[in-house]
Amino acid sequence: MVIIGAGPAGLLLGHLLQRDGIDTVIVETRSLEYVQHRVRAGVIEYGIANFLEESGVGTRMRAEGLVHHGIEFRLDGVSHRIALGALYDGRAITVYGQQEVVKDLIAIRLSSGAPLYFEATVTSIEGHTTEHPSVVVATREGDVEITGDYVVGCDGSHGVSSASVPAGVLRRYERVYPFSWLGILAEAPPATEELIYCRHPRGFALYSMRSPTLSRLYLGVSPEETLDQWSDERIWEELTTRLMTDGGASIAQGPIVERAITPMRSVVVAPMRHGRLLLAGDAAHIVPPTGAKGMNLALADVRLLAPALEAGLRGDPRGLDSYSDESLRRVWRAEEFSTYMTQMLHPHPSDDFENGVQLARLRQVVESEDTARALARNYVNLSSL
Ligand code: RFL
Ligand code: PHB
Repeated sequence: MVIIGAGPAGLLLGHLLQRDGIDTVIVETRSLEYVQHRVRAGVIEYGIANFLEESGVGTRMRAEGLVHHGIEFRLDGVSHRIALGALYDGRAITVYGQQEVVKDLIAIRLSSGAPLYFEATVTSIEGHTTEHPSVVVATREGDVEITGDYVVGCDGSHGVSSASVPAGVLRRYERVYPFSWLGILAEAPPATEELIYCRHPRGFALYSMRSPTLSRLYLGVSPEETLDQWSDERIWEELTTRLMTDGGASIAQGPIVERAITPMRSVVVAPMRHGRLLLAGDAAHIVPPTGAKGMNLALADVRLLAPALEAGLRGDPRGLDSYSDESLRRVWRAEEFSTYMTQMLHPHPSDDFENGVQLARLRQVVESEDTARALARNYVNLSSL
């Protein structure tokens, strides 16, 4: 079995299959160093955290992850706590960096001795509808061809898998949002114990964290903006203005150790299979990060795909036949929730009718327990509902 990509999806799939005695080769275009330090997601859903633990890769997440039973919505300088646990059977999210999940999975892979090649780029995929699909991998030593029973594209949003499928087979649904996120990682103790999603007339802001000494913060910015327009001073000033409460609570500042601007978009590729090429994770779908769903969806795909591939190898095709439809039901649900969160929290620069509707939505969340309960279920556990 050939797995393209050593992100959370590819690495977890490799681990589950290897554990069950199936040979896999994972091919990753980036270096080990790069993959382990790429700062991305931070929120792990309740059911996905349990699944990581059941899969034998959750020990450090359980020890070091921060368990949160609530989140805060900050609206016009006023804080409103959404008691996720109280609203949803005591369940919680775990705040644990994606790069930590990736480090844990790589450590297991390396100790198993199963093949994992870095700086090896899949440039083409052939024979999707044959019994033995193959990939061509560009390495420093030259091109190598690898053939397998299946090829699984876990190669993220800029990968080659979906593009390798003949025109007309896959449909691509896409929406681009009129904002980007400027994200920073700062060596500063989080000033708050829970995540804060903030809607301010100047734009969106999010306060998150990675550990008692590392804060992760985001600003909604216009898609035209570039990092060189954002000095450290301007970033902190803008975060402080947007996150300020009426009580004057401020945020702790510290050296910024990572920064990036990410455009926000939604993509769904359907179906998630063509013959013996299967797609999982960002290779098949992107959600805007406001719902914190991307990594969770990627891992939920793998939870479904691993047993389906194992059954497929034994001659039972049913799991693989239903994989795409079953995953896409969850994916569209996550697109809906992520769109809802995005549109509720990012003020529109000029459309005040839209802004009126957004505020009404947000007030409903903070004033109506039924609405808050629905949000809590989706936020905490959408991928396992
Ligand atoms: P990844 O992690 O992108 O991994 C794909 C891997 O494939 C490699 N690759 C190739 N390898 C070989 N040959 C080729 N031709 C290749 N082309 C690509 C790439 O180098 C890469 O290593 O995809 P995967 O595994 O599907 O995982 C998806 C997640 O990474 C993504 O959905 C999340 O990061 C999204 N996301 C969030 N998700 C959450 O669940 N909770 C969050 O709180 C959250 N916050 C976020 C986020 C994403 C963000 N950005 C930067 C887009 C916050 C941000 C700012
Ligand atoms: C993060 O901690 O990086 C994070 C948290 C919540 C989101 C997105 C990103 O919605």
